[in-house]
Amino acid sequence: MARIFLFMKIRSDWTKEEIREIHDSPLLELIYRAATVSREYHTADRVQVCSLISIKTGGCPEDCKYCPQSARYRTNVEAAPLMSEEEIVDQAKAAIASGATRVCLGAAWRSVRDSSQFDLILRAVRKIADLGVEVCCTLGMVSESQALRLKEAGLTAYNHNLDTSPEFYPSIVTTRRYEDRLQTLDTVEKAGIGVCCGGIIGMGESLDDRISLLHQLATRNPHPGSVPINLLIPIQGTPLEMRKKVPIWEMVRMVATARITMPKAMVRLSAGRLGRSLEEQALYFLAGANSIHSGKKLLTRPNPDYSEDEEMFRLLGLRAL
Ligand code: SAM
Ligand code: DTB
Ligand code: SF4
Repeated sequence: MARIFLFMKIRSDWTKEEIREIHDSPLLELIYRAATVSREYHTADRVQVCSLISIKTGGCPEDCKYCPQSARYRTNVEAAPLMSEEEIVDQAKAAIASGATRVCLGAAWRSVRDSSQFDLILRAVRKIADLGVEVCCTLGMVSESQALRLKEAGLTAYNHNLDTSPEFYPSIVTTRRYEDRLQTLDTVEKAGIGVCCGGIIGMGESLDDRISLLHQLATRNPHPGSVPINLLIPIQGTPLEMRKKVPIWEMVRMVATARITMPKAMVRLSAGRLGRSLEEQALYFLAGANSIHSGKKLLTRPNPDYSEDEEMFRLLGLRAL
């Protein structure tokens, strides 16, 4: 069966049944197949190191049930206004000095507004891009003209996650629609900016929901250039605070299926790596993950620091991209 996939061409016509068949295939066969695709389309020992900077934290009007930054839940996040341009660029420089080659700026906004704040972000994006690294932003919904301005400032990619299936989405977010998310993705793509889009597992979704999310992503033409896969970090005070830890094998299946269905995408391990063993993370890399968020903080939550990840790379024979 693996051979069918060895020289597989890039497809955007996947059916849910095909994706489900891959996802549910015997585990070691699945990992082998994903590892084969990694070796065809990527340099298998190279892992991209990305850094996150929360440039505006908390106080968000949206009701995403997983999020510590929603103003609707009482979480232990301290809201902070937009950082100064200098602070953003300084933090980016520090991340680059620690080995990051992609810097992602995140703001707890529902959408971007044309304002001096947006102008400040555009200036910061340009300065970070001039340092020779990839720059990504995740600022909520954007209009066509805003996307074009981000492109012009040198933005590499825009992160906007679908998070889960269209079916399960209304149980997780009610303040915007799945179609709004898709619309923003189209807007970003049309402006010539790379699309970074993935989701979260462990929110109480069914396997069908995970397949449906992968189906949404893998039937986009072109596929997203990067696909972050987040393990839910249950946040005290949010409606999902009691969710159980996702078993390792479920994450392996998710990563491997993303790798096989979207061969060229960077499949990124995002939230939820902290506390996962090196053995476990080694399997994620074997199953096709080729990017991580590194650094002691994600947006608001702790994460493995660069030095820990460097040690992991050394142990596993991986190299930073
Ligand atoms: N406000 C913007 C938006 O929602 O598009 C950008 C920032 S938002 C925090 C970026 C992504 O972080 C979300 O789409 C979600 O996938 C992820 N995220 C937030 N809280 C999380 C949590 N507790 N566990 C895992 N992932 C989380
Ligand atoms: C993504 O998919 N995950 C990152 C990034 N894109 C913006 C964010 C993870 C946030 C985890 C929770 C926190 O730190 O607040
Ligand atoms: Fe706001 Fe983004 Fe968090 Fe939703 S995920 S509450 S939009 S910061």
